[in-house]
Amino acid sequence: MVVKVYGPDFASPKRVIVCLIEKEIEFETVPVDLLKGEHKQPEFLKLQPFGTVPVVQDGDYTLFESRAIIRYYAEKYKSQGTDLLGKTIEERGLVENWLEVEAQSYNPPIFALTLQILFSPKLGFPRDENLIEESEEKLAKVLDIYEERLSKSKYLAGDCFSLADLSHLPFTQYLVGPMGKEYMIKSRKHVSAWWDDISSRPSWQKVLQLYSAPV
Ligand SMILES: N[C@@H](CCC(=O)N[C@@H](CS)C(=O)NCC(=O)O)C(=O)O
Repeated sequence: MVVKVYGPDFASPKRVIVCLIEKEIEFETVPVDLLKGEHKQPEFLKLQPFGTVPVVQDGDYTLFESRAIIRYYAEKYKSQGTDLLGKTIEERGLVENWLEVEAQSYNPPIFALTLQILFSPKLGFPRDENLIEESEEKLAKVLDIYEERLSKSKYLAGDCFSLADLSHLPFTQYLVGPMGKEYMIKSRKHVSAWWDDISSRPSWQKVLQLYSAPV
């Protein structure tokens, strides 16, 4: 059964797609135009009652929440493609640790920056300069902690690339690209080397080549 991924042009679905590519899982994509409100239509809400992308359909099995989806596929196909969960339970614990850091500490400020800087013109609301400043400060503090962590290990959860690193790809790509804030990464030596490494993986390069960004 080919996995169907909804909303491939947006960042959170790209988190899922890069994982499927790393795991060598066949998939197809279904476009959902958020800028036209397609994610709030009754048909879509039957699949994802909160009206956000991604959703995946795998036969008659449906999942949403990008990090739940990547955990599911990394576990289900543990021995296929790249191992993204670690070899021991202790390694797995560290992957979960840093995956949660991404979700709870990294994502909120970078998501706010994305919405304010990239999407506000398209969605028709004014930029909140205070929120932008505050979010950049919060993100900088998180990146300082990453700098320290990455001075001790090559990847966030240890010596191997894992879901914890992968989960950072889509929104950090916005940060260094269209948001014009590459300096936040480049000014931190170890974060910069980590970003160059993870963003040059063939899986991520393929995502960028296949799916254009909506803004
Ligand atoms: N926690 C969710 C967040 C999903 C999310 O916010 N997706 C954005 C696109 S990147 C979206 O659908 N936004 C539309 C909206 O919130 O109305 C996940 O990781 O799947």
